[in-house]
Amino acid sequence: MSQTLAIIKPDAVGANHTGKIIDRFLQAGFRILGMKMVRLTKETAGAFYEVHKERPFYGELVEFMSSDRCVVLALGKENAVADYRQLIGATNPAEAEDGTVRKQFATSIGNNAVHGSDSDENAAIEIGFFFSRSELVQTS
Ligand code: 3AN
Repeated sequence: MSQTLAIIKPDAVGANHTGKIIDRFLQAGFRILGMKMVRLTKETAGAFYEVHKERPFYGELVEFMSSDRCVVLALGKENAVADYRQLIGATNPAEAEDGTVRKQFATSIGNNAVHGSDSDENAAIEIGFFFSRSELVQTS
């Protein structure tokens, strides 16, 4: 089983979509290995999105991610990264396929409801950013 980090972002948490989105993860066969609600500081959001520091939307992204609560999940499944990205759909909801989480819940490219890791390597880094070992269900 491989792993991915999921974040239900402030727009979706604020709109009370948390339960519906978690249900989408479970129905798609993901197992919850860790889960917490956090209110990110600007510093923490900035550190998490450090790779995007030079992008024009970085400031807006950090403001948004620290604007309200996020629900952060470590998810497990075979082929977790690719399957999760297929489930959530394109970054821009206007390009997201029907039936994807972003098509249903995202309102713009910035307020796009959920985050997902883009590789196994980044999944391990991102899960480590939010969870200590004792906060994760052991799978082996
Ligand atoms: P994804 O979340 O689909 O992996 P990334 O890693 O390219 O997408 O972008 C990280 C986050 O930055 C996105 N989830 C989105 O919230 C934000 N973002 C990406 N592109 C833009 C943009 N052009 N304008 C505003 N926000 C953006």
